[in-house]
Amino acid sequence: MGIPDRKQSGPANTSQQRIPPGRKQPGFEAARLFNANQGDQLQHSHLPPTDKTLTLNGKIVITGDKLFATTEKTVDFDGTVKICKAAHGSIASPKNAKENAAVLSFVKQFNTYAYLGITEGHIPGYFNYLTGKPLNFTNWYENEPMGKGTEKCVEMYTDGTWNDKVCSYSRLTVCEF
Ligand SMILES: [Ca+2]
Repeated sequence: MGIPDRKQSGPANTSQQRIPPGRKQPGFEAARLFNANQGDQLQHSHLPPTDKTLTLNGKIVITGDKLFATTEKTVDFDGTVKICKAAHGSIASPKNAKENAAVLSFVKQFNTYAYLGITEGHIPGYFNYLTGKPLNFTNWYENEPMGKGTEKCVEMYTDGTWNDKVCSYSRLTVCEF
């Protein structure tokens, strides 16, 4: 259940970086990279209205104008950033409750925390998106962040709340496109 038979379409891992010519839409490329077995289904679907969330086999969630996908694998923060960039996306950075819920669906499914695209700025206790822009949505766990300059990254707990954390743990890779 949940894990498709990969023998027919090859491994759906991140080493599969080839993007077929003619596939311009990042979401579709992401679908192919992250979930080869679902790619063909996505080709024939359309992005839903902004108030809808579409979930395909639990590994791709489209909400609003973003597509979230997981590799189903864990890696540290820097590794997550690299993997998501290589797939023409970026590490998941939920900017509202629905996007947070989309990331949470993976965290729950794999029962594994995920790093978010949020890091501590120069001032301890103040966190920004990787672009350097300040957060416009937060979902901190009670009393977090409390690393005070020692926990530069942010992970999502299995209840969807956030915790500042050192960046070297293995966490579920979740990207957005
Ligand atoms: Ca913390």
